[in-house]
Amino acid sequence: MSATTKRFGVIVIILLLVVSVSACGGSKGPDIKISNPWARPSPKMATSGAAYMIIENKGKEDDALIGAESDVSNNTEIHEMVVDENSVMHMKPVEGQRLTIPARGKVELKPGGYHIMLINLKHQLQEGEIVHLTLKFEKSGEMKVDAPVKMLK
Ligand SMILES: [Cu+2]
Repeated sequence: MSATTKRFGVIVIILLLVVSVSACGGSKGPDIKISNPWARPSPKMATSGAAYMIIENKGKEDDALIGAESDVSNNTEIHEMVVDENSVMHMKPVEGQRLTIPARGKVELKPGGYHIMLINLKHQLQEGEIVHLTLKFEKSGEMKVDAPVKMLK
């Protein structure tokens, strides 16, 4: 084998290594995983409901939840709970409808905290049904989640 062929061979091997490493993926960008989605049953006359879940980012880059849609409500907003100057808890839309999901971190949407507000319900949410949600992330795009309606344990 000539020196040139040998060098060519080495270059090919290096190229193959580079390609296979980048094909493994997961080394760049956010990596969003959603777990334990659920929605609360809505009281009879209620016009809105709420959905919860854990959003985890296993990637090396931040992402952000920037919106949501559901099949049971005409409108959907990202809400948070805040305590005002009179120590009264209120909920309000998250600033700019942008909830950061930090790299290698997680954000839990739960009663008393962040939640997906289902505004102008098309029908009463009853235990056993499934709310179909589409979550929109800044970098990861749209993700579909099925949230069963159940009571908080
Ligand atoms: Cu709310």
